Amino acid sequence: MDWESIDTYAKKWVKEAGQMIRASFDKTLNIQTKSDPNDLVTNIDQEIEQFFISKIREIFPNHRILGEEGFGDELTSSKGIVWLIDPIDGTMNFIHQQRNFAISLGIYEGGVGKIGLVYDVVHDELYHAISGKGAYMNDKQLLPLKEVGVKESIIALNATWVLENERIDHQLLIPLVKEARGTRSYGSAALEIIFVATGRVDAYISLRLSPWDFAAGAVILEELGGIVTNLRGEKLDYLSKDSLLVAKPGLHEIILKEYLKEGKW
Ligand code: 2AM
Ligand code: CA
Repeated sequence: MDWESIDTYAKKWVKEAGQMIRASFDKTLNIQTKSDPNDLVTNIDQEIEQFFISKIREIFPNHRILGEEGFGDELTSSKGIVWLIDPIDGTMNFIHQQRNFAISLGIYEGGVGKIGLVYDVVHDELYHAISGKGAYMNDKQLLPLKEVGVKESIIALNATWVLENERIDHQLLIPLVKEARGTRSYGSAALEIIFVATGRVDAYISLRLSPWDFAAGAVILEELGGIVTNLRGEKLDYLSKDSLLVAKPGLHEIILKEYLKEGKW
């Protein structure tokens, strides 16, 4: 498979989509809710997903597509080449802030990550990796990650998971929050994984994500030695929703063994 050629198309389309999103800032958004009043989607999320799908279908008709807004295929297996697309990861930020969101595009073969693209549209920063060939921000190569302990770490997580919630005994995460140097929450899983890849934070924890949220970031992070699993320490299957623990090497094992071992997820 000529991954370089697929990567060239994917990057071109991501840049074009970014331009379309920037142009939308001056227009009125059509905002609707999905599963609950805070689960938002706009006409731009839908238009961008449809843009990618029409391009992929034209050039790579045998590839399959899993997109957040549901215009792609219904996948029951990870056979063949699959594009996992989140046209806007961080839709609430897109609507409220016009920043802190990204396009997330992962390309997998047989369930194995081959290409990851996360485009911070507002900063014009394209994070990208082809598996085995290094990870980059625009033309700048990213450096392998170094080990770090909990006391020197910044952990990205949403405050929801330290309040009573239906997914996790919230008491479990309190010691981690207390012992870490600091916590942050950015509201875009793809960017939060990228922040681990660039060392801006040291770990990211979420209890509920979809494959299109983490597929692209995982390829980039693993290229730098970062570890990507669910909160039970298992590999992700890229077809199902799951919890997520991404972290620098060393820190991942410490969080899993010392802080999450009592967990029921
Ligand atoms: P989204 O903006 O594409 O919906 C916010 O903490 C992060 O979690 C974002 O990456 C957001 O992606 C994702 N997210 C929000 N609600 C979600 C849900 N119901 N299922 C899966 N992921 C969700
Ligand atoms: Ca989205």
